[in-house]
Amino acid sequence: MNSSTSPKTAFITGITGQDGSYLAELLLSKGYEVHGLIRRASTFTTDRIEHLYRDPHEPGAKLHLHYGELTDSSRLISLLSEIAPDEVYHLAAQSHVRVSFDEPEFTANTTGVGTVRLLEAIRMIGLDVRFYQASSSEMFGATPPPQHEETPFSPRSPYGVSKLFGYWTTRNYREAHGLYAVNGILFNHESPRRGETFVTRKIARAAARIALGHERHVYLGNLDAVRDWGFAPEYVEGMWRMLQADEPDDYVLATGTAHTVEDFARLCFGHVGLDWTRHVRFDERYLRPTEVDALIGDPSKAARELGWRPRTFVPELARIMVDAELSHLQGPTADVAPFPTPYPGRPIAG
Ligand code: NDP
Ligand code: GDR
Repeated sequence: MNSSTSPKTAFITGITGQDGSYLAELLLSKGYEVHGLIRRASTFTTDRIEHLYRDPHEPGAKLHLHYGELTDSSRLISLLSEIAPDEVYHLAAQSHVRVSFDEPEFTANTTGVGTVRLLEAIRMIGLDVRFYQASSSEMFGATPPPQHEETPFSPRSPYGVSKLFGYWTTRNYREAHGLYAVNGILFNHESPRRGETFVTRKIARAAARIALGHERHVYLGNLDAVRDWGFAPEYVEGMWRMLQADEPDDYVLATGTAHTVEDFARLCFGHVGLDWTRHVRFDERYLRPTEVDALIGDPSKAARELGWRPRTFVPELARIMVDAELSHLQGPTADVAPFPTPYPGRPIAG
């Protein structure tokens, strides 16, 4: 492992997303100065990192946010020159698989070509930096489980194809230009900060709302899909570990366990004393033109070489997510509760 102890500077794209918010928290807790790329929008998009933000005029502010876009190369070049980070975590993407079928060109331009824009900016400036690419188990697509670093790719969506472009681009910059660049091939990881349209959060939220009488039904698509769901705070710690290794390499992070969407619904509704079959309805609009039937990862390389191990598995994950929704709906701090900080005192992967 890299043993340097001097404070480092990190640049995170996608800092307003689920993973970016946990990663920013982790890096700040390690003494990093953190710079994040955010998109200009007509409303605030920084809810997930609000609790980390200090007025930059105050002394000691270590989190800095910068407007920018993955489609804007010149902005990426100027920002990276200005910040000169030690580590770049590239998490920004159009990350929704279903939406990628509606917006394939946009997904390719951001999720795919965005990676080469960032890497090319690093190469052009000549930055001595460590680069993390948020690769995905979706790249395995139709290849049956268990999937690991040597498993052939067979993507089934514009999102998966775009991520595969980012994966090979990252490897190419490592091999052709000698850049310290790694792919974290992460299987699904969830949390109370997960976007509301991903299936775990959608189910956890619905179970809590139905239990409290706010609504009666939730509409879902394919209940038979098998996924390997882990807990997001543990996975961002794995990202950090990848950039501390002596040599750059690619790693799968996963729990190695399998559950269906139906299992997840049963657990969430069961946690609030409800029978899921009474509240889950089918809507074909949530089906994908081509589905990924089963993703189950083999994280043994990350365990062996990085000492990374998952600690939270689906039954506990479902409870954590439903409880967060309940406390958001019931608690006095409704603005804070949906995005709780990681569980104090709880050891994350190690
Ligand atoms: P989210 O969807 O929660 O966050 C995506 C982030 O990317 C947001 O900050 C979003 O900004 C930003 N973003 C999107 N498009 C652009 C753009 N054109 N320019 C700049 N920023 C942009 O994703 P997650 O946190 O769940 O995932 C992080 C990364 O890891 C993604 O690349 C995802 O594809 C990948 N991944 C995720 C897995 C998971 O299970 N969560 C598994 C494997 C890979 P805004 O807030 O403005 O929308
Ligand atoms: P996924 O996550 O596509 O695996 O991509 P998502 O939660 O969207 O879907 C998981 C599975 O659930 C099925 N499903 C539904 N999905 C959604 N979103 N909404 C529904 O109503 C619904 N009903 C059933 C899906 O068909 C699918 O099989 C996530 C993203 O975070 C990617 O960015 C990441 O790369 C991969 O995980 C690993």
